[in-house]
Amino acid sequence: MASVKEQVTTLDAVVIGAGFSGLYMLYRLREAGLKTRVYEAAGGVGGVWYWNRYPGARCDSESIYYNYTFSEELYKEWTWTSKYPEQPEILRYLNFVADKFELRPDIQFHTRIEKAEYNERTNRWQLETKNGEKISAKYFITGIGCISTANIPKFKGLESFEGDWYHTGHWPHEKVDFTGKRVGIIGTGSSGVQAIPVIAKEADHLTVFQRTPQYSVPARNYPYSEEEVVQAKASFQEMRKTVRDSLAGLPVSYGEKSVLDDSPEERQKTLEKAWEIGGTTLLFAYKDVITDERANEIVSAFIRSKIKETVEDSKTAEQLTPDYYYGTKRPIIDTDYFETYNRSNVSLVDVKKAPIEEITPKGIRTADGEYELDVIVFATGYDGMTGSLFKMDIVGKEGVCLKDKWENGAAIRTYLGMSTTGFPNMFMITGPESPSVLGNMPITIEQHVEWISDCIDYLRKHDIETIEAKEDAEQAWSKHCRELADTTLYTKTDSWYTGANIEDKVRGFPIYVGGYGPYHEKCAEVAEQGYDGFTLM
Ligand code: N01
Repeated sequence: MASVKEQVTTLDAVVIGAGFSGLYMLYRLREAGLKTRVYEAAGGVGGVWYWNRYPGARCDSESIYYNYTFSEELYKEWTWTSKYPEQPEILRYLNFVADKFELRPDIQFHTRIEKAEYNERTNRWQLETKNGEKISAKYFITGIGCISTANIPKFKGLESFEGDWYHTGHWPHEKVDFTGKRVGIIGTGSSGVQAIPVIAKEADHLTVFQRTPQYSVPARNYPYSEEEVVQAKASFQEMRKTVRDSLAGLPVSYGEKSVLDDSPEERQKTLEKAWEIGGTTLLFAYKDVITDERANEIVSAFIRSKIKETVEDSKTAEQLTPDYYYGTKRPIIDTDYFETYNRSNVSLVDVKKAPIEEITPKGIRTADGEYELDVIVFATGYDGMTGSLFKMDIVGKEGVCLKDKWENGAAIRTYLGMSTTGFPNMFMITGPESPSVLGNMPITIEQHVEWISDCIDYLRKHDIETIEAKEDAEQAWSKHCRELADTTLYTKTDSWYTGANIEDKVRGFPIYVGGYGPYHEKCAEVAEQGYDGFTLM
C-alpha cells in the first residue's frame, strides 16, 4: 500500500482557507460539479473569526450587511442580535452556513498547505501539505484573508518572560482570566482598542504600551429590536443590490459637499450629528475627508477635541492625541475606549518616546524603566495583504516564485487583484490590488467568488485549459491602482495598508481605492468581453 506521502489526491480545484471566502468558493464550485476540497490549518471553519477570540472582539461592519447575500433563504434563516456582531456570534453564523450547505465533508481541517507549484507539462497545480500529503488540481484558489499572518515584533527576551503572553489573532479557546493580574498590552489598533476596555474591567492593573495614538469613534452598538430584524429581512433584495453597487459594501456613500464649503457652525452641527450616530459616519459625512488635507484636518481636529473632552488627565489626553490623517489607517470604532483611561487601574506608556528595549523575565523594559507584568497581550497586528501569500511557497511558470516575482512586496503586480501573470489557473480571493480591505469584506468576497466560479465555468464550457493574465493588462491595472491611491491621503500615513508596520517590509499601497461598485463593473466588463486582458489556451 502506498504511504500517505506517495499518494496524490486528485481534484479539480483546491481552495485554501475555510473563512468567508473558502466556504462560499466551495459551495459555488461544488454546485458547478467540480471535485473541490478546502484545506484549512485551523480545527474549524471561520478564518479570522476562528482565531480572533480576544476579549471584546467584534466586527466593525453592521451585522445585517456583514454576511452572505447569495442566498435569500440563508439571510432569512439567520438572525443577528446586535448592530455590531461579537466574534462568537459571527463564528456561530459561519458554522451555521457550513452545516446548512453540508460543506464540512469537503473541508480538510488541521492541514496547512506549504507549497503550490504549477506544472507546465500537465497544466496542473501540485500542492503539498505540511505533513507531506500531495495534491494535484487544475485550479488553485487562495481564500487566505488579507490580515491573517500575525505580526509579533521581534522583541529581545520574549522567551525569557515568566508570565503568559498572547497575540490577539491567536487567542486560546479557553477563557484567559485576568483577575488579579498585572496586564500589559502592546498596540492600539482595532484589536487593542476593542480589548483594552474589556481587559481593564477584569485586570488588577492594565498598562497600555502605545506607539501611535489613534482616532477612534464610538460604535454605539445596541441590540436590534424585533422590528429592525423584520425590516432587514423584508428588504433583502433591495439591500443586496445596494451593497453590491456601493462604494464599500455598505449602504453608505461620501457626502455631496466638501467640508470646506460649510460654515464653521454648519460643519460643527454635521460633525456632532455624525459623532452621535457613531461608527464610520464621520468618514462619509463629506466628500473629501480622504482626499483633501484641509478637509481631513477639520474632521481630525474634531475627533481630537472629543478625546480632550473625554480623557480627564490632560497629560494622558495629550499622549492619546493622534496627528495623522483620520481614515488613512483603518478607521477604528469603539466602546468606551478613551473613557477607559479615566480608570485608576489603567496607565498609558508612550513607546514612541521611550521605545520597548526588551521583554524581561518580569515584564517589559522601555527606555524609561521596567514594567512588571503577569501577562502580555500583543495587539500588534498583521503582515497584511501579502503576509499569508508569501508564507506559502507558490511557484508559477518557469519556476518563478510569487515572492520573487513581486520582489518581496516591492513590485506587486496583479490583474484585477485576482490573478497574476506567470501563474495560470491560480485565483486570489481579495488579493492585493483588489478593493477588499477598504470596506465590508463579505460583499467583496462574494463578488470575487462569483467571478472566479463563472470564469471556471466559461473555461470548461469552451474547452479552455488555462487562463493567465496578460502582462500588459497586469501592468495597466497595477498602474491604475497606484495612480488612484496617489489621489488620496492613504499613502501619506504609515499603516498595515502600506506595510510600514512590518520591519523591513517595502512600503506600497496595493489596494484599489476606486470603490466596490466601479470595481465590480470593471470585472463584469472583462468577463463580458471574453476575459479581456487574459490569455485563454
Ligand atoms: O492591528 P493594527 P490590529 N512596538 O496593525 C502597534 C482588522 N480588525 O490587529 O500604529 C509597539 O491596526 C501598532 O503601532 P503603529 C482591521 O481591518 C478588525 O489592531 O504601527 N507597537 C498598532 O498600534 C484592522 O485594521 C476588527 O505605530 C507596535 C498596533 O500595534 C486590522 O484587523 C477588529 C509594534 C497594531 O495595530 C488590524 O488591526 C480587529 C511595536 N514593535 C482587527 N508593532 C473589527 O472588525 C505594532 N505595534 C473591529
